[in-house]
Amino acid sequence: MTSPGLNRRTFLTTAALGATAVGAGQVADAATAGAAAGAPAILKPLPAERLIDYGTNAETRWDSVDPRRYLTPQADLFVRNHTATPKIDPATYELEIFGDGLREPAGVRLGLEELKTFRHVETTSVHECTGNGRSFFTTQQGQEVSGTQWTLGAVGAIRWKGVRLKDVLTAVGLRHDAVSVQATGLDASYVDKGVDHGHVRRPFLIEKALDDALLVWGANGEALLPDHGFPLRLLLPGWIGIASIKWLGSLEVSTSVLSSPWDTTWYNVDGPLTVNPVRSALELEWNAKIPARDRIVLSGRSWSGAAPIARVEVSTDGGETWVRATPHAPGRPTGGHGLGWAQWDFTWRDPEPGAYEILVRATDRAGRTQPDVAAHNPGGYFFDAVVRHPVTVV
Ligand SMILES: Nc1nc2c(c(=O)[nH]1)N[C@H]1C(S)=C(S)[C@@H](COP(=O)(O)O)O[C@H]1N2
Ligand SMILES: [Mo]
Repeated sequence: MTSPGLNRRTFLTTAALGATAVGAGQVADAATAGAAAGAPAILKPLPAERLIDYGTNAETRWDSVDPRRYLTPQADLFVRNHTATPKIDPATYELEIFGDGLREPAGVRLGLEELKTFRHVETTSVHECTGNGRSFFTTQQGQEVSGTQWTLGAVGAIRWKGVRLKDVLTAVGLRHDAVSVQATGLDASYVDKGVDHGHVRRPFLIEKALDDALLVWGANGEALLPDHGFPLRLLLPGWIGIASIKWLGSLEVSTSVLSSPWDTTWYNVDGPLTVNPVRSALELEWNAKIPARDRIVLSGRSWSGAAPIARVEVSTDGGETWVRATPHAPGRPTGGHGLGWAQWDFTWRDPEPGAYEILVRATDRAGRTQPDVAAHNPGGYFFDAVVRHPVTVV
């Protein structure tokens, strides 16, 4: 186990400073300024040809996705904000780690420079909101759901850069009976229907913390954009978007199981939601008009939070017959990235002019296949059914 840079003396000093300077559970309020009245909730530009603007949220338009590009540029990545993007000064930023799951419960505060002394790691993973595809509960299944009416664009693939949470927690001094970690954001408190729920926060079990959880400052070779968590966000690969807390202010490590409304009231269907399901999208306009040709090549992507994609099938006759799509990297359907997405294309031969629905159904290596109907829940989470994409051949 290595903890470069933070030698024992540095750590003891940091720990001692932390113990005297801060009380457990204090989340800096500096960032709440970002939510000032009148300030935009999203800071990056939202060009209408690439993003659909929902106010505090925005989704990527699939018909603007470049089939030659594996990663989603941060500029085009969906944004999901409970409040508004805060402006945080990286020079004074600190992550607080505290709780009775640490050998020194008062904990430490680590600046970016200290965090960057740990071994750097990079990983590519699909980043997706739990509610992605939510609008199809209504338009395809006739069911009522509440929340942002995403189509399929609340998703992207990012190459993240950061350090392992495991390395940091080990260096800070983790107790063997620690079971739970709660991550809290520095954005303003979330007020819904007159109720103040406090800062956006969500707990996860120590197993995930010690497995592949990262503290990330980089995306696709750049610094995180403010809207995506600058200067530091948590990343729980393969898990639902809310698990990856942006503008990470604190981590509470506990010997008891922690909870928050973000894992009890929301993002919960018979238990806290964690691993994302299997989904697919075509890189094609909704209601696209395609000139009749003997060969029409359609492209798209499929992804899963659990495992690489094993197989993608396409139907142009409403699900009667299915044809295998061709992966872009044969034999390596995900393009070599563990929890990235699979790019594929499909050649549609000699369609007659007329109205069609294109159905795409993916299966992951964990054996999960997209169903015909998604399991309804009032929050509209996990719409994983095969989407019926309307096109007209003219
Ligand atoms: N602090 C904080 N973290 C957050 C959120 C938030 O509102 N505040 N939204 C969550 C949700 S619901 C999702 S889907 C992802 C969205 O990340 P992105 O905006 O970088 O795409 O961030 C998660 N982390
Ligand atoms: Mo989300």
